[in-house]
Amino acid sequence: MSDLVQLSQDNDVAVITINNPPVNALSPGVPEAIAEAIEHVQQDASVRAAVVIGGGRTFVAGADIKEFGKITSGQHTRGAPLLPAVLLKIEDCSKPVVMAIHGTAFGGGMELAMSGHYRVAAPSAQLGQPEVKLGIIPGAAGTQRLPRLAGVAKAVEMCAGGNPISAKEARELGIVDRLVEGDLRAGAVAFAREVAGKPAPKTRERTGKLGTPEQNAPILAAAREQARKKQRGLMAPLAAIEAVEAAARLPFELGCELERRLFTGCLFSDQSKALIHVFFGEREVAKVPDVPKETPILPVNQVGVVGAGTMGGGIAMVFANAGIPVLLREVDQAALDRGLANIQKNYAGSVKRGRFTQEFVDERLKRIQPTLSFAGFAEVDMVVEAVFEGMALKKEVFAELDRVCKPSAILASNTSTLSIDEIASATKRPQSVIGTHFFSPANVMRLLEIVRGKATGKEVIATAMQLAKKLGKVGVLVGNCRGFVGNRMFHPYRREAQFLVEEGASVEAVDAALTDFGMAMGPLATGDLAGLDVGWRIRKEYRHLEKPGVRQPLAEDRLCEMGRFGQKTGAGWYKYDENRRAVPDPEVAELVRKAAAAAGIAQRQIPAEEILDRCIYALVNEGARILEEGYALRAVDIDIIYLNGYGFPAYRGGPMWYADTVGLKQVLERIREFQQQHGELWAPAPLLVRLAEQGAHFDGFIREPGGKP
Ligand code: T1G
Ligand code: NAD
Repeated sequence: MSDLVQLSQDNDVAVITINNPPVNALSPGVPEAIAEAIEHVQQDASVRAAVVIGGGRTFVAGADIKEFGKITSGQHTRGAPLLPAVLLKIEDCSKPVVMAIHGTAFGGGMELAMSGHYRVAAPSAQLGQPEVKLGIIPGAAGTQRLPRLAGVAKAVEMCAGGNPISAKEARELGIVDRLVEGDLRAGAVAFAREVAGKPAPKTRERTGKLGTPEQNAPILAAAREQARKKQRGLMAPLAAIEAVEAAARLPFELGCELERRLFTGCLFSDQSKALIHVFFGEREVAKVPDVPKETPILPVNQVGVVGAGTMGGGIAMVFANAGIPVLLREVDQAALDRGLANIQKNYAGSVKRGRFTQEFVDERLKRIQPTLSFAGFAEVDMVVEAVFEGMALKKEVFAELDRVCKPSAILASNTSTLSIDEIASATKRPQSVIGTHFFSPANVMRLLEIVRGKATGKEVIATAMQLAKKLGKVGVLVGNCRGFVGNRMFHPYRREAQFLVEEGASVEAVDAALTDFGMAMGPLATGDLAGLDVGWRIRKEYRHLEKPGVRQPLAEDRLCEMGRFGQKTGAGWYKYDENRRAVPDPEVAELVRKAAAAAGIAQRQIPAEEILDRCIYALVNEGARILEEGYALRAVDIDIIYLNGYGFPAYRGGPMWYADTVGLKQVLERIREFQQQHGELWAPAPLLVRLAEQGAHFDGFIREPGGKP
C-alpha cells in the first residue's frame, strides 16, 4: 500500500484510509492506491465488506486542481482517465463498499462516494459538485451517478450551481444511507458489517429516479434559464445541465462519454484557466511574505465603530454577524437614529429574502450598542472609523481614539482615499493604525482592502488578515498610496468611460460594453450606485493636485452641482424609477453634448470594442504601475480585489490575468495607439513595456525586495 492510502482490517471489515493532507485531493498515486486496496478487498476471503474513509479533517475534496495546469489537450484526449475506471472497479466489487464521509466530499470526492454501494456521513459533512466554480463540470461520472441517486432536478441544481448540500439533506434525498453521530469510523464499520453478504447495489444501475424526457424537459428548461441569468457568460453550468440531461436519456456508458467530451471542452477553456487562477488566488492573497504564519494574533472580541452612515452601519452589521459585539458611535441622536434605522431595514430585507431568521437578526441587533459618546471605548480591542472623508476630521477622531482606547487596541480607518500614514500621525501609536477599507454595501461585498501604513506592526497586519476571514471577507493587503489599489485603478477606468461619453458614445452604450464583457455593472451606473457626491467631495479635496492642461472629465461635477448624486437622489447619469431601475436621461446627453462642444471635443461613432479596451486597459495600465511601485504584492492580489470589490467577471480572472490572456504585447500596442490619439494619460506603464518586450506575464511577477506593502 502507499503513504497516501492505508489499508487496515477490523475483523471482517477492511478499512481504506486516504491520507493526502490538507484535503485528501485525488493527487497522482491516490486513485491507483485505492484501486489496489479494492483489489485486495476483492481477493481476501477474510474480508466481507469495506469502508473507505478520509484521514484528518475531511473526506476527499476532489481531484488535485494543481494537476490541471499540467495536462495538455493532446495528453488528455489520448489517455483514458484513471479515476472513472477506479470508480467502476469499486462499484463492481462483489463485497459492499461503504463510504464514510466527514468534512467535505467535493467533486471527485463526491464521485468517489457515489461509486460506493452505501454512504454514511457525519451530520456536519458537506457534499457537492463544485466543479462549475472552476469552469469545468464533473469529469468522473458525477453527472451520471448523481441523478441516479438524487433525481434529475437536484442533480442539475448541484452540478450547474456548484453549491454543497448538508449531510442531513443528502440523507433526505437518499444519497446518504445513514447519519453517524460520534465516531464515524466505528459507525461505518458497524454499518458495513450489517450489509456484508447482502447484494451490493451499483449506483449506475439505479435508474428509478431518472424520470422521462417529458418529465425532465421543464426542469432542464428552467435550469438553463436560471444559468443564463444567474451565471451570465459562463459555459460550464450549461455543459453540466447537458450532461445531466444525458443521464436520463442515454445508457450510463454513453452518458459518461458525453460528460467526458463536455468536461474536456471546459477544461481547456480560458474560463476554466481564469477560475482556477481565482481559486488559488483567493488563497494566495492571504499570504504576506514578510508576515510569517506564526505572527501573534491580537484578540478582537469587542469593537467600536465611529460613524453610522452608509458604511459605518454596514460595518457594524458585519461584526455583529460574526458574533463580535459593537459599540456604534455617532455625533448626534438624529444621525444615530438614521444609522440604526438603516441597519434594521437591511436586516428586515435579509429576513424577507429568507437569508436570516428573525431570531438570528434579533440576536445580532442586541450585539450593536448605539452611543453618542466614547464611553466603553476603553474596553474595545479594535475601532473602525467611518466618518466623512476629510483628513482634518479623521485626524481629530484618531487623536481622540488614541486618548480613550487601551494601548493594545487596533485603530482602523475605512477611508477610501486618504493617507493612513497621515491619519496615524495624529496618534502616538502609528504601529497600531491600519486601513480596513470595506466596500459598499459593507454587509454584502466580500472584499476588504487592508492598508498597511509605513509604521503598521506585523501583529496588527496578521490580526487584520485573519479577522477578514472571520468576518467572511476576502482580505487583501495593499500599500498606502492615494486610492490604495482598487480606487486608484478605478479612477482612470471611470475617467475613460466619461471621456467616451464626451466623444459621442451614449451613457448606456458605455455601460453596455462593459456589462457585455461581464462586469456586474457599467462604470457610469456604478458611480450612481456609490453616490457621485463621494467622488465629487474627493475631487474638491484634491483639486489643488490636478496638473494644469491635463484633460479632466467634464460632466460629473456638473451633475453633482445639479444635485444629481445618483440613486440616492433619484438621478445621476441615469434617472431612476420607483423600482430604482435606471432609465437613460436625454437631459444628461444634452448636458454632455453642450459641455463637449464648449471644450471643442469632436463627436464620433465609437465602436463597443474601443469602449471596452479603453476602460479595461486603463485598469491594466494603472495596475501595472501599482505592481511596479509595490503597492500590491502580486498581480493576483489586484485580480482578487477587482473580482470581489468591483464586479469584474471571475471567468476572466481579473484585469491583470485578462491582460495576460490577451497577451501583453497586444495590450501594449493598443495602449500605444491610445497614447497617440489621447496623449500622455495613456503613457504605458514601464513594467508593462518590460514584460511585453520579454514575452512575460503579470502573473508570477515578483517585485524586487525593498518594495512597499
Ligand atoms: N486540489 C488541490 N489543492 C487543493 C484542493 C484541490 N481540490 N482543495 C484545496 N486545496 C488546497 C488549497 O489550495 C490550500 O492550499 C489547502 O488545500 C487548504 O485549502 C474529477 C475534476 C475543501 C472546502 O473544487 O473548496 O474534482 O493555500 O484553504 O478553507 O470531477 O479547499 O494551504 O497551499 O481552501 O478549509 C473539485 C476545492 C475539484 C474543492 C477546504 N473540488 N476546495 O476549505 O481550506 S475538480 C473543489 C475547496 C474535480 C472531478 C473534478 C476548499 C475546501 P494552501 P483551503 P478550507
Ligand atoms: P456617510 O456620509 O454616509 O456617513 C458618515 C457618518 O459619519 C455620518 O453619519 C456622520 O454623522 C458621521 N460622523 C461625522 N463625524 C463624526 C464623529 N466625529 N463621530 C462620529 N460620527 C461622525 O459616509 P460614508 O459613505 O459612510 O463614508 C464613510 C467613510 O467610508 C469615508 O471615509 C468614505 O470615504 C469611506 N467609504 C465610503 C464608501 C461608499 O461607497 N460610500 C465605500 C468605502 C469607503
